[in-house]
Amino acid sequence: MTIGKLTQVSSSSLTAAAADPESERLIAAQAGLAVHQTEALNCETPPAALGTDVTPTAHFYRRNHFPLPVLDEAAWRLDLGGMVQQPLSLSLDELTQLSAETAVVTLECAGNGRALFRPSTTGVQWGLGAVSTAAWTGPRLADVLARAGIKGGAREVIFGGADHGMVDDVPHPIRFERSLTVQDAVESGALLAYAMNGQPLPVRHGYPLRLIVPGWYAVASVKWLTEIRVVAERFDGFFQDQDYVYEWNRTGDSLREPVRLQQVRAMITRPSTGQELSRGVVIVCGVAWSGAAPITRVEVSVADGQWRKARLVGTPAAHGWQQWEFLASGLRPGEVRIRARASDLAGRSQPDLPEWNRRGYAANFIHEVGVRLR
Ligand SMILES: Nc1nc2c(c(=O)[nH]1)N[C@H]1C(S)=C(S)[C@@H](COP(=O)(O)O)O[C@H]1N2
Ligand SMILES: [Mo]
Repeated sequence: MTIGKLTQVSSSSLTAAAADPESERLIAAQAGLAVHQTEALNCETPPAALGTDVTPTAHFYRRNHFPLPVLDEAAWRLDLGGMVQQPLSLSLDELTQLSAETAVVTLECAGNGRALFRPSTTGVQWGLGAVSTAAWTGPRLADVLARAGIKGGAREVIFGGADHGMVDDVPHPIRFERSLTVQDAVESGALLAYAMNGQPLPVRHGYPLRLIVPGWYAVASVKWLTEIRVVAERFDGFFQDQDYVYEWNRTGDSLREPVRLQQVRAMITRPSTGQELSRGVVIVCGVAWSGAAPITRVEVSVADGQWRKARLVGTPAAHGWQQWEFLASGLRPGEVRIRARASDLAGRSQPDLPEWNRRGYAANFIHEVGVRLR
């Protein structure tokens, strides 16, 4: 039911119990994650735990706006309606019988790195660990939409999650909802994922079903999906139109632009800041990703020296991050700064300073770590 601009929460069979925030905090802390919030579970992964092709599920960052809903699999259905020839209501069993695909996809929160912006911006003060990579399995969104048959004149596809709660300046609880244009829904390679790293999705990552939109900031990848609605109008829900919008200060004007593809970025996963190393040969490792195109180059600067090419290693996935490594030798003892930056095939590279925006999105600062050589 749409009331004004926002969809009100209905009392369906999905009325969800919340997962216990205190146990979620403990589980995250034991896995070595930094916990920012627990009521809405928000935890980030230390860069040192992010150096592999696929992130073990226990280490995958968690980002939520509301308490985690626990859905009853028996009552759960995915309803697909609106401007379609044939509305669908699918159980998890039915979804798992459709032909499925597994894709390694890097999810990054648009707020990753926000804590680095000066002046500071509001929102969860993420360091660099609101990013992780997993193998996601499920039918392709495009195939499921084709089954329902999108009617002519349709413009957007809205994805509704089962989680809900209060947000600033809205007098009633709202659900987590996001939309894609029909074209992006069909062409982005999005999956309706029921498995993560070969196991059923954990509750905290969207059990029983989530959307995965490769290359997009992860806000598009709606968890606890219960509803897909094809509509003729532009969707202006809270998380589409208020939140997750860049507000740039350009020539004095405030320019608004929705958050979409991940910006290019490299992260150093080894060594870590504060580490003490012997100065013989220093091995620098990391990952790099971009939502627009494959990574073509990663460069490293050690001890404020020239930028030099790192070696791209591992098995690159179309939408998973690229591992890289670099060997530095002949260094003098003392404090040493190591920096890394990436470029992609679309010609994008990392700016020295990303453009400040009011909500602190896409903070793709060049990552640096400081170590001590002896
Ligand atoms: N239903 C729902 N989906 C959601 C969110 C949410 O709060 N509710 N958060 C989004 C954001 S902002 C991010 S960064 C990712 C985080 O996914 P993860 O918790 O599996 O890492 O989920 C996205 N999907
Ligand atoms: Mo996010």
